[in-house]
Amino acid sequence: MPRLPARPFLYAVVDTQLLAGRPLGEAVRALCRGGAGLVQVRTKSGSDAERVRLAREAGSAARESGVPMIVNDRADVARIAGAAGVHVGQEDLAASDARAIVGPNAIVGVSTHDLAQAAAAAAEPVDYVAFGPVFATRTKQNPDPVVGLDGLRTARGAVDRPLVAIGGITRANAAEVAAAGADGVAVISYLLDAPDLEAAARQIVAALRGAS
Ligand code: 3NM
Repeated sequence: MPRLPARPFLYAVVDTQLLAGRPLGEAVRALCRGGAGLVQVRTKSGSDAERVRLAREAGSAARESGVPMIVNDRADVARIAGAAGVHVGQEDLAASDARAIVGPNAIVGVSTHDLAQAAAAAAEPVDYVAFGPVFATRTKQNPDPVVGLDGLRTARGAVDRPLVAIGGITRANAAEVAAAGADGVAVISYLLDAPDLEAAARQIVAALRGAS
């Protein structure tokens, strides 16, 4: 049964549009070598069959390292690909319905962008609540307003589940994000913009350890 890693953990979100020619499986392996405790495959385009193929590729790479691999948005794809779990947004299936598809032992996470959403998500059958964007991000189209470190601290007080911070997280700010109460940091561009994915992951993990 997949479990969340011990806090503070790096949640590497692999946006398949940002791979810049790198094979997905190799990218996932490098991030796991660098210390990612959780990996997500984020696919915002392509056919359903392609999503399943990518989820299988990412999942088998992550499994080699014993790291749970989560599928973004789609509980059906997560289940078909045998993923460790699914991450749903506010526009996707409700967490309880996603849970019905992936089963009681899978990891279910949900994106939230304000205090009301975070508190509501924490009352659902979820394994973690993601909250953001903590800082400005250029990775997400039409991002919600920045919540900031103060918003994150407030959410920490309202959410009695593992809390994952997302949005604009880098080596430079990961420690203060963990200190503000995040159990994990979800990171896209700091990792995928780097020429060496393993080194970039290691930098974030080191910053997080410094904070704990
Ligand atoms: N979700 P980066 S912010 C996918 O606020 C995503 O829920 C967000 O990418 C949210 O690490 C975001 O490059 C983008 O800023 C995170």
